[in-house]
Amino acid sequence: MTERTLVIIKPDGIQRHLAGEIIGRFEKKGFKLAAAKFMQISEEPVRQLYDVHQGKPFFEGLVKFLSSAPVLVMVWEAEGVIDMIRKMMGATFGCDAEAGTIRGDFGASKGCNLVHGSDSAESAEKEIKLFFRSDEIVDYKLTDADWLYGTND
Ligand code: IDP
Ligand code: MG
Repeated sequence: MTERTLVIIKPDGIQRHLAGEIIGRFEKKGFKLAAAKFMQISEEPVRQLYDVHQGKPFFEGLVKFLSSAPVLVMVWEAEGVIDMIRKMMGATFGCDAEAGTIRGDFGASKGCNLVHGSDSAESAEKEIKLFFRSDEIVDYKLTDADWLYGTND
């Protein structure tokens, strides 16, 4: 089943000129970009995005970090995209993440880990709604979809 996931290139990813690199990985994998906004997020939506972490020692720092500078918020679409993007992001901390993953290749920090990706279908639905109206998500067909996903799987 086709899924959508919310991806955010965090302030460190933008400031470190890694947006193109990160988007390029998702493009080359064959995912479809369905929506994008370059913006500085205010604290309130960040608190909602990370509400499961409310009360944890890193929470206030995380809210300050995510709202401190511009980010690129995107919706990516494909069958199984939620789990695939989590794998491509790597483990939460750059110091733990495997080489070959975004966090493993480009960072060593715990908090400044470049990218956010929804961790489940439920999270994706909630998170996409925080940043996009339904008419801001673009419905179209990739012309190479048959070559990317095959007709013989
Ligand atoms: P995830 O982004 O891999 O899903 P979560 O555990 O959901 O990781 O944490 C959300 C975000 O909070 C992380 O991406 C990271 O930026 C930040 N974070 C999590 N744990 C710590 C910590 O121990 N120190 C500093 N920042 C943290
Ligand atoms: Mg998480």
